[in-house]
Amino acid sequence: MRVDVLTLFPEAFEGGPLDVSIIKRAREDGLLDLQVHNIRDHATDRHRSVDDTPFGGGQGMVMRVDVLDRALQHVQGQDGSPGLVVYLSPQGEVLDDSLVRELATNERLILVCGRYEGVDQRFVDHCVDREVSIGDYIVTGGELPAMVLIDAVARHIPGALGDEVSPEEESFADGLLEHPQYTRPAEYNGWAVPEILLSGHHAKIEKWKQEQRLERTRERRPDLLGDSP
Ligand code: 4GX
Repeated sequence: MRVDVLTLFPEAFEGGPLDVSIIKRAREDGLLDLQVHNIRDHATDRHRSVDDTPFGGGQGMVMRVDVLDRALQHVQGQDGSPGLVVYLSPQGEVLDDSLVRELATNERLILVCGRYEGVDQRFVDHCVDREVSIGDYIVTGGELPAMVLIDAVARHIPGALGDEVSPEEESFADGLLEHPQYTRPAEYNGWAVPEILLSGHHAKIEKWKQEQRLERTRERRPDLLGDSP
């Protein structure tokens, strides 16, 4: 899978969470081809400006449609497929497990990171396929949301998690939270591990884990069960 990122801060993607662990290995193995591009390279005026004041007045600056469109055309021209163009914004549909899986079916994604007060709406209307939010809170730019999306999607590339693990076996695949986990020592500071886990009784342990998952989900995320909180 190829993922292109359009950003004013390409350095935010260097030596960060996409350069360690599972995602680092997926990139080294050629499963994920991540290409980061600086939107400012496509500014044309003397000051290389990428933003301007909003028509109609208001706070802050808006990213220019002409600069963004040139950057996108340039990047789309680098590969056979135009890719699915995703704009990260709090106005988008909220990212969840099913959207992650859907995005992961694309051979190419192009992620656009906005700064300031956002991008000119004409860019969204004419160039963007999906507007996606990572949740109902505001971060400073689209870079962290893009990294969250890339990490979550890359885990679904066949082979990315290694042979042992499958994303199907993890939380949310069946709509439940995970059961609690414990390791040695069996007792620490008088804090004991639930006895059932030390019993060696495989069937009872599996039953306990499933009960824990249901109980936690009911307690913490009743919305996942279709219940009101
Ligand atoms: N999930 N942000 C985008 C720029 C912006 C401002 C106004 C549209 C309108 C975010 C999120 C997020 C901050 C990224 C504002 N875009 N992105 N940026 N939550 O908070 O994706």
